[in-house]
Amino acid sequence: MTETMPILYVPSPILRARAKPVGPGDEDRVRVLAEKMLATMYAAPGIGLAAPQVGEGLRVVVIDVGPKDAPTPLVLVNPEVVAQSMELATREEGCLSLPNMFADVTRPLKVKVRFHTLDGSRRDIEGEGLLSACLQHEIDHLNGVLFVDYLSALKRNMILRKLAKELKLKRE
Ligand code: GNR
Ligand code: NI
Repeated sequence: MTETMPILYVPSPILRARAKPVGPGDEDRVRVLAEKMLATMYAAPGIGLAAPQVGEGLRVVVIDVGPKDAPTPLVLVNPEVVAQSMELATREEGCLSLPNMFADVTRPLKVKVRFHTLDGSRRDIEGEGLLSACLQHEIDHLNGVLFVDYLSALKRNMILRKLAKELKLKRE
């Protein structure tokens, strides 16, 4: 089994930085990284993980919104939203970098995401529902954006204060 990586929590500055595009020559490093990210995501468990969450400032995302008994891992290199619906949808989100914190987030219902595979070919994926929310959530991570940024300042600060308190308790 592949080793997992430690997940960074808010307020790590890496989570607020803009990740760098994967370039030519990064292939080997990204292949290894993606495998470790998938192992980390499944172990957490989560349905998505972005490289900055494991301390790598690269535009790499892994996702699996499939059922547990039929894993469908997806690795997205340099993903970008190229189209989105006007229609919005609200669903409860969580984040491995804000453990045990959940809130309703409103986003475009459907998105089309363009990305490169590990082999360097270009693909489009269209998502709705959970896949759409997850794609948007992970691409946000590459831009230093967290789901709490969509909440009112009141709700955001409540979550951030509660998290700080719980992570501090855990340390002691
Ligand atoms: O595991 C996760 N669940 C989730 C639920 C709703 C919307 C987005 C997500 S992503 C999250 C894992 C994570 O933090 N990815 O960055
Ligand atoms: Ni997240």
